[in-house]
Amino acid sequence: MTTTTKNKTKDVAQLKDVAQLAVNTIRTLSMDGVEAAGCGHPGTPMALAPVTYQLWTDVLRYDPVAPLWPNRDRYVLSCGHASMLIYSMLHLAGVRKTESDGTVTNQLSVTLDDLRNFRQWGSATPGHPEHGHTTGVETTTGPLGQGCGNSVGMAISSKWLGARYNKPGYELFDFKVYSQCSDGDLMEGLSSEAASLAGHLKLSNLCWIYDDNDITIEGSTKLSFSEDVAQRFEGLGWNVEKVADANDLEALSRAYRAFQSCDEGPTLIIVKSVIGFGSPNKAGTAAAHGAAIGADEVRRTKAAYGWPEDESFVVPAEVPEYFQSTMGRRGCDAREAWEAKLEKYQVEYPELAKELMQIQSEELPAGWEEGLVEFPADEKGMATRSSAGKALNGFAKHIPWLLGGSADLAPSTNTLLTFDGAGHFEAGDYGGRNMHFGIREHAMAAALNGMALCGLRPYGATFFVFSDYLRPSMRLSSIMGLPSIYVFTHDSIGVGEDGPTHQPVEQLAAARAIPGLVVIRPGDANEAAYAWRAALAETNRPTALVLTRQNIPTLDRSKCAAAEGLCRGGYILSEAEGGDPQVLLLASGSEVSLALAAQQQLADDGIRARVVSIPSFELFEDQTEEYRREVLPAAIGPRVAIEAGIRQGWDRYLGDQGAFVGMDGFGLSAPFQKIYAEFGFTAEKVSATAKRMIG
Ligand SMILES: Cc1ncc(C[n+]2csc(CCOP(=O)(O)OP(=O)(O)O)c2C)c(N)n1
Ligand SMILES: [Mg+2]
Repeated sequence: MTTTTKNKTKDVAQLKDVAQLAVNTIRTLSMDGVEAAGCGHPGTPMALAPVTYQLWTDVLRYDPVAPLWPNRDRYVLSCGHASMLIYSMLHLAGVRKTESDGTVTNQLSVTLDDLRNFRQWGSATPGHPEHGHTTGVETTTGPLGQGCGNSVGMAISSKWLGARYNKPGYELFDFKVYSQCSDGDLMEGLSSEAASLAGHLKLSNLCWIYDDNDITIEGSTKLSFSEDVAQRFEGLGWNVEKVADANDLEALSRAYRAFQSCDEGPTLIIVKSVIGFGSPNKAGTAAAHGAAIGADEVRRTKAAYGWPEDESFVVPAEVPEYFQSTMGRRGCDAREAWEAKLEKYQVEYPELAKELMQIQSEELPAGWEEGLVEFPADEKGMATRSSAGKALNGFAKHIPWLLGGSADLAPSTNTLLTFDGAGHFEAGDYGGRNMHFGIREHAMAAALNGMALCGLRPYGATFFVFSDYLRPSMRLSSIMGLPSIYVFTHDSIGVGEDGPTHQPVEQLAAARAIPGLVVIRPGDANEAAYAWRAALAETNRPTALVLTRQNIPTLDRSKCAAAEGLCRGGYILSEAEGGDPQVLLLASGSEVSLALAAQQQLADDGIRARVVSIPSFELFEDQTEEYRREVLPAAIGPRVAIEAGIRQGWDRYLGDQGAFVGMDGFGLSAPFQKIYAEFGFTAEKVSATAKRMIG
């Protein structure tokens, strides 16, 4: 044996030692965290420690001291219940905490104390990983399947950013996206939708690492999961790799390399693991899934790892050092080279470089508001889906990174970008801005979140009634404070002939029930234009635009207040003439013109009514109390709200003397004029109700 070979053998042996040390550190930190909290999920981090260790030290391009570097690889823990895994990793890798403005601090994102305080008030280690709360957590996970869906949006972003901003010699965007997922993730419909989309789009920068441990909460996966996952993913156009033992670091390394060298499509790495690995009595059983394994079992397990049995939160100095000398060094080199490139790029492509800066700082290009389209008064009018579509196109010309699409409904939702150069986002041709999500509402919404997390301004459209299909992701947009934009058309019984399955009734109340989601139902074409403006101005809240299928009048703004009032959520659209109002008529969307007609009828009968357009409860609640009182004076008790949905939510504006003209059951199939009349959406009914309120 030559000296060189001898040395090499020694190096490998040392490497194996430090690897084992690191893997066991991840395992024991995770166990200790759960044990200290008295709750949590220890078994999966114990099993996946080597899988994640190998990924981070050997593969992931990530600089722990620059956790927001735009071209970093994204790591997503879709099985968020295994949160102690990511927290242990963030701690050991030395990922720095950032301020809310993005400034990197000298503090660790996750300190040893945070690990000790897993799941406790004020710690950086909540039960499930929360983006925005803990630096390094790229997306909020826990609801199974969501991380997988987000990862598709992130991979889309990498491809789109690369297509738009990369230039010869300037490979600015080529980041890869890794998502670890569990049986539950892959059983969920969402991940199937997302995988189908990713396969179709040939997102070769996307890698899911499936923890095939045969265990879920109820016990063996034999109870409910018998499909051939590999075959399924092959059918979806994925490259499938298999690792027979989660502890086999070399096999893992080979699988990661196989992913990196595959440019045909996304990769699924199926890793066989044993949940609760090392625990003499709980390994391989559901008992290791969701509860602390107990002090005695922890001791026995540590003994099995060759770890000090009575010590907890042990971090051997070699471990963070090793992360630093592998991932840290690699990430830092890559980031510095990237920054040097960006400096030259700024000189050569100043306009594009400026856009990148704006994307990073969540700004829109100067003058974007000039894209506001104005609509002339028109009694016949147009559907707000049409006016909003024109408004979207007006703004999109000014905002290159505003992109999106629909769940196969673009001709109905009017969300296609039709101007020159808008293009289509397709497999192999990733520069276009019109996305085609297919009939996959849930994956669409989860992808929007992934895109928003990468700085893009994404929108996704479908019929309002199908907002129910994507609601879990919309809720997460809000939890994460992402400005994802949802375009919902066909917003009421006004859908007409398609009948009750397609007529939203409770969806407005349900959307308004999501804290932080700005719901806007504009009352005419000009309000629709401002609705888009309001949505685009948001930086840390999602917006749902709720739009009609049917034509509604474009109001004559010389006779009523300016549509800009929409930005305040509620405004006096038309004041009572000849004295203080006796009654307030409140309405949103298609019912605003009905309120105006009722106001006229009441005036003919000598009754003074004020019409208040309330397109958005949330924007209205943002206003000062003084403003809100001005619009809805406490002294005016008689009020009628008109909305083609259920009453829930309106009571806050109606008070004791208020009445509601709306729906209290499902609609039916008929021409919309007939349905509106039959369900009482008539000026006669509104004015009669108002008279009753006045008494
Ligand atoms: C959408 C959703 N449904 C249910 C749950 C509750 N839950 C948490 S983990 C889990 C399944 C656990 O099995 P698996 O995904 O295989 O994870 P493992 O125990 O193997 O880590 C369930 C049902 C959830 N988090 N999200
Ligand atoms: Mg499992």
